[in-house]
Amino acid sequence: MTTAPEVPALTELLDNAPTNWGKWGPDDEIGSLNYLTAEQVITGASLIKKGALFTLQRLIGDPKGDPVWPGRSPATREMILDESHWDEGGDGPAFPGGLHYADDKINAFLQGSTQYDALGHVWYDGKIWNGYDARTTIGGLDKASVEPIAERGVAGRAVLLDMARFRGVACLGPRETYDHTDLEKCAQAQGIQIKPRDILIIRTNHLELFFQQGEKFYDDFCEPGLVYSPELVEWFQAREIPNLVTDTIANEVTTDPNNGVALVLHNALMRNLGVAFTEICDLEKLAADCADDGVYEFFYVAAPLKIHNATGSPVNPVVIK
Ligand code: UVW
Repeated sequence: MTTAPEVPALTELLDNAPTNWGKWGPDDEIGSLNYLTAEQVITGASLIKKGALFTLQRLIGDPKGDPVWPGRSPATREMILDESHWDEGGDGPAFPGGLHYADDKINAFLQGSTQYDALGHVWYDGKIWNGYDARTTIGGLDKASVEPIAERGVAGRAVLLDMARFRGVACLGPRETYDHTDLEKCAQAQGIQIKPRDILIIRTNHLELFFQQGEKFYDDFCEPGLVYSPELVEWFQAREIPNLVTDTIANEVTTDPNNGVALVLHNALMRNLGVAFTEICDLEKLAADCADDGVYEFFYVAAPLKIHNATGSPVNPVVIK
């Protein structure tokens, strides 16, 4: 995606935008996840009331297709060893006692399914999260990779903000936007408050259109989502939001309708404030349960895979109510 000449550069658009750089020291690599203290974990766990579990990962290798950011390809799984390898003349290894086993492998973009972005995943102006030099990304993220997030794990109180239901639609369409004031209104309609340090989970059900339309989904690709304003960024910073979780591929409106810039919030929230991004979640079962019991606040726990120097990692977040 190239920047058209009439579109402002991120350096210009986000000139003087707030950052949390240095707030947790010069070596920090987990950013706003620092807000998830032991107290937050205990507060979150205290919301477990009925012992219901919801896993938020989308199926990798879904026979109906895997939605991915344009330019990435869905994961492919290859069978390496199965019973056919022990057919006559086959190459199945011979083990004492006659053991047979199955093996397979996947070839996958680390950002190609439900995933945590590393804080160093995006940048502008030659600097990534906490002010590290963008050249530290060359050949692998030496700074702010997904590894420290994976090492730490994520747990705390989370709220579901069901924007599709709030707007009375099955799913939000391309280019639809909402901001922090809409999130507050949605929370109010659901009978909850967004509290400081809450993990925000926003449902759009937009990817339903991918499953309905197939490849046509990408023809005019502009996902719905949060839209940048200085006030929205201040809201995230003042509320100390640690983690933004959504069911879209990139967590925000793809191209900002106000200025034409792509993925502004990846930069204003992730690069500048250190907000962790969790993308491509499947929120449907959780949302149905919340609509049913009217409980939109719960315990959230997740840990991406520990992959050295990686820009992101698949994850299967778990909500417990
Ligand atoms: C990009 O940053 C391009 O995408 P995502 O954060 O969705 O992986």
